Amino acid sequence: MMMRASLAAALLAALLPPTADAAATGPFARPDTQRAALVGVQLAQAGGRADRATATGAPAMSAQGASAGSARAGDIAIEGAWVRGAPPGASVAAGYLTLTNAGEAEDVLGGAEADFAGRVELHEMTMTDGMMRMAPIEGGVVVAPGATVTLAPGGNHLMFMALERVPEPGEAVSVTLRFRDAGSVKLMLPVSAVGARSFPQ
Ligand SMILES: [Cu+2]
Repeated sequence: MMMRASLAAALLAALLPPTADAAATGPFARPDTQRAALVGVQLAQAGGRADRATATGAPAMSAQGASAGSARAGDIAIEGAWVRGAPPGASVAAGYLTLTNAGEAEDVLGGAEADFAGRVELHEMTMTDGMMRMAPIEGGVVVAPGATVTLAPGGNHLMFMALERVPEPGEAVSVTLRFRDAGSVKLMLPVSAVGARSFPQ
């Protein structure tokens, strides 16, 4: 653990520009410092949790591939994951991501957990009586071999419910995704501005 932590610290020092220390602890000012700070979050997690090394450690070890919102679970690549900032007092928040299946068998995103939410559901938007409503996706999100599936504003999404804490714009929150075959993977999702339609904005 000590060795991993110091390795992570060394990598962090190598990756971050000299000014990033201040940016990592204060409000994010620029996209590049935000990215650097998020890399720091991932490295800290890789160093502190050896059992999650495959979730966040591998991408974090490569400066090129290091970014919050990305992870890999078996043949499934998770990219561009983010949580939409919600107003203070909100009871729900939405999350979005892109899944790509590089394998030769179908897999299914069956669920998720987050420590800031009492529960997480997978939702789809349906048109009922001329009204857009959201409902749980029966059977989870299927990712066919070679397919890319995107959960995006206006469509399918992760629904963080019974919020114990409202995700704040500029922070990154830890979310665990559960795949039927690839298993569980934990990753950090950056939080956008309240009501954002995309991330980064
Ligand atoms: Cu929903």
